[in-house]
Amino acid sequence: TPRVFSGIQPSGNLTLGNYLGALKRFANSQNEGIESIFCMVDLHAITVWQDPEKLRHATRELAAGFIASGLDPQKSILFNQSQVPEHTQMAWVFNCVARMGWMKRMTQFKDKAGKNAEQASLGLFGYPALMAADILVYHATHVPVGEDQKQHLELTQEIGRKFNHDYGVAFFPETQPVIEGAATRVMSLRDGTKKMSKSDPSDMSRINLTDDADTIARKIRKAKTDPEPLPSDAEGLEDRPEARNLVNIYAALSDQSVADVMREVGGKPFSEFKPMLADLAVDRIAPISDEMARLMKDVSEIDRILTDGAARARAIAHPILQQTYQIMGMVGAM
Ligand code: AQP
Repeated sequence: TPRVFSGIQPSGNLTLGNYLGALKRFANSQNEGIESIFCMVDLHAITVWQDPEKLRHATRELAAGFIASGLDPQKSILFNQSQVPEHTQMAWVFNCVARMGWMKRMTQFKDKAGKNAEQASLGLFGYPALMAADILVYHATHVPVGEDQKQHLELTQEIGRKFNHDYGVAFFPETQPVIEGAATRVMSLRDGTKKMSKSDPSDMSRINLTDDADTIARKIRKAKTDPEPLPSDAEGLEDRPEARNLVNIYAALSDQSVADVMREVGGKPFSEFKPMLADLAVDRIAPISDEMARLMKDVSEIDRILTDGAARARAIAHPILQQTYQIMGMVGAM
């Protein structure tokens, strides 16, 4: 049976990239009646130092972001990773299954650790094993994510397969990434070759889901572009990363294909296209940020949802972890 899992780090402001690459699509599976589990991955966030007060706030605000984007906490399971200990227990098992060489190939570690890998935390290096545990401790089959998570999902498959092979079982299912839509990789507004990211030092590089209408409009007006007007069709966007990014965002926000968008806006100068994009972005994001602000007024409601979600998540994860231990020969399991 299909089961969906996905997670987001409470490591700062939610961006338009998180929304279009992940959040916006999360409600789909829930509405199709597929069991769907969504997680604030606070244990991933602490692979780089987090201010405790900010982490607390970001976790609750992320929960509000999930709900404001259409997630129904009755239908789906919504919880905080640290409250379900089976994630870290399964991660230890996977630390012993995954190979150093596999982890060393992970481009996200190289990007995040930079030149100073010796100073990165051990947790940052082991991040993908915890991510595999997040998914496989639920026997999840589908993982809606942005393009940047593709390599981690392939590693998750490799870990599951190696476990099955090493113990001669067909225990962990094949897990598929679900990467779809016009904006699977939203780029920075300042540099069309860099991913839009919560942790980018420049706030002008991203649109936050908590930005007000004026801020959104200003960021789009100032977004880097080349001097040419938009090309007449999608092919013309190929060597123009900034133009392509803005068109992709427009397509994703308006639920159209890039080809349809180009029929509408092809040939227009940015002075005309940017205000259209700003209006659309404000129109789509304002209701989400209003709902997030409303939910954040009384965090006891969010905390109650997360406590309930953790209990429901544990009810699934606990028996799967115990079966894993039993397969491995640990005494006392079950
Ligand atoms: N720019 C993006 N375009 C499309 N999808 C994106 N996602 C993130 N950025 C983009 C998707 O959002 C989900 C959650 O990501 P995450 O918070 O777990 O970690 P991340 O990918 O590392 O996101 P950030 O914003 O870059 O955070 P920091 O800077 O803290 O590392 C994932 O599904 C991801 O694909």
